[in-house]
Amino acid sequence: MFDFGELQQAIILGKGPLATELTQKAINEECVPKDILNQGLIAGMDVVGVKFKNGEYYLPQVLLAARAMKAAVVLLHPLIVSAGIQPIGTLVLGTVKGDLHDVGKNLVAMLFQGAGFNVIDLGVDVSSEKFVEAVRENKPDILGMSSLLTTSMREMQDVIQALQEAGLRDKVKIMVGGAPITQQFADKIGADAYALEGGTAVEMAKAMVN
Ligand code: B1M
Repeated sequence: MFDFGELQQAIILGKGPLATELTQKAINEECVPKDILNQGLIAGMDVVGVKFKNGEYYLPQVLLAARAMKAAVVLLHPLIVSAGIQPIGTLVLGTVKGDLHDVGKNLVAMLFQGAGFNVIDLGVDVSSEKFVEAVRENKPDILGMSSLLTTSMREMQDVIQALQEAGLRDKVKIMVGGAPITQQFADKIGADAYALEGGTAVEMAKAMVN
């Protein structure tokens, strides 16, 4: 049976080649991609977060872990994203201004693609102007914003305000997520939905487009 603890360790130690090798092994052993993500990669990254918070890890170690995770996720991508499906909706997605974290945002994008959404990923450090422009141009069903920093999460409110000023707020549903975001915060800024993790985000989005 595949040892998810070993994969977690590869992420925790930032060993990219080992993380990809073990991910491939898990795929070969027919583990469910969602389990590889949740029980291996994300569980490892959670430990990295705790170590960083406790001062046991510094930025270079966190960066190595993030790189290892990204490399491993590449292998899961084709398994999660099914090809040739008619889009069930469009999602414009980005990490808000001032925030460069994209591991979670990329996972969310991948899960939405896998569920049959057309995903327009604006990347990281996305300004409210850019979000507004993307909504105007692409007319998405959902605008998704991700934030990992308490200092950048307030940007979400600015984006909603900018959409209001552009007369676009009622044309799109807004979903927010990321580690510091809560349902209470989402309600406060007037977002339509908050999801703790990618899987829930997809389920909520499907209900929204139906
Ligand atoms: Co940063 N960082 N970091 N970091 N980093 C955190 C977020 C932190 C909590 C670490 C800590 O102190 N424990 C802390 C924030 C504290 C705070 O604001 N309260 C922190 C800090 C302080 C910083 C810097 C300021 C450090 C510094 O420079 N002194 C700096 C900021 C840079 C910037 O953005 N301007 C910084 C930098 C970095 C790296 C570049 C080294 C690297 C990012 C690499 C990258 O993303 N390309 C990094 C990393 C890796 C982390 C931690 C360790 C891991 C984040 C991650 O990838 N998690 C993180 C600690 C932690 O979160 N445990 C930390 C795995 C990922 C799968 O989870 O992103 O939460 P997550 O996404 C989940 C859900 O949140 C949700 O679904 C995803 C999948 O299930 N979700 C959504 C996310 N977006 C969603 C959107 C949705 C719905 C759900 O709808 C649209």
